[in-house]
Amino acid sequence: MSDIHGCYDEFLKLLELIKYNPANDQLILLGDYLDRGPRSKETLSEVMSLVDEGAIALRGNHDQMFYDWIQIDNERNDLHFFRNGGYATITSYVGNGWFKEIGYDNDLVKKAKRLIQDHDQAHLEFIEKLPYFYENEDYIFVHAGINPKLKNWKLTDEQDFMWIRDQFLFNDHTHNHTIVHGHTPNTLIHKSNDIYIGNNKIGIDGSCAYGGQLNCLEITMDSIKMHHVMSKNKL
Ligand SMILES: [Mn+2]
Repeated sequence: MSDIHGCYDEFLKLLELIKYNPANDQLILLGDYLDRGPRSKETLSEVMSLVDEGAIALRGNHDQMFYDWIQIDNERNDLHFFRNGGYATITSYVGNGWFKEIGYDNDLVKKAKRLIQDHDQAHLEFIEKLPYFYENEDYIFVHAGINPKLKNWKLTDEQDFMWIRDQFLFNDHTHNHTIVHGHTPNTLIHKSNDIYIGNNKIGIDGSCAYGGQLNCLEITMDSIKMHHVMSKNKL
């Protein structure tokens, strides 16, 4: 699964739908747990519990943006985070009544940072340790993609693992692995929120936080199955 973006209810519903059982299944989450959707904090807490039970969670650009926003005081950066779905993340951590008026308030944003640092250090430490990719014999799992020009894809720039789009999406790669990724909404790849299966690439971002769907790609010994739940987020 990928790009949950605070869609906590859909996340739980999808885990139920696929009858996820940590004793038999390897759950792999491709990042972007936070921002845009209504329940970022609960989503990240759930991801942390799932990792304790054996799930693998990777690092997305939004997870990194939240982490950087907390660590670095920079007004331009703060405003950028706030506008790119961060508003929903901040209120999920400090409460819906935090911002009394609609709009950016530098002082309240800074205070929210300190509050989150004081109360949710475990979340920040969790994000700090998230890996950029996971590979097995047949697949590479990554948030955004790899640099397709490199012979050794593991040398892909850390920013590219989290952010790459066109260069990865519109160029074939030469590796034997199939690359499973999120990050770019599937509507931009094949005009549908359904899972996209391409040339050794599988895109699974169904734009749940934009009113689409949350996808799960299930890989078994001899087949691939697709599951999804529809978003509750009507925009
Ligand atoms: Mn992303």
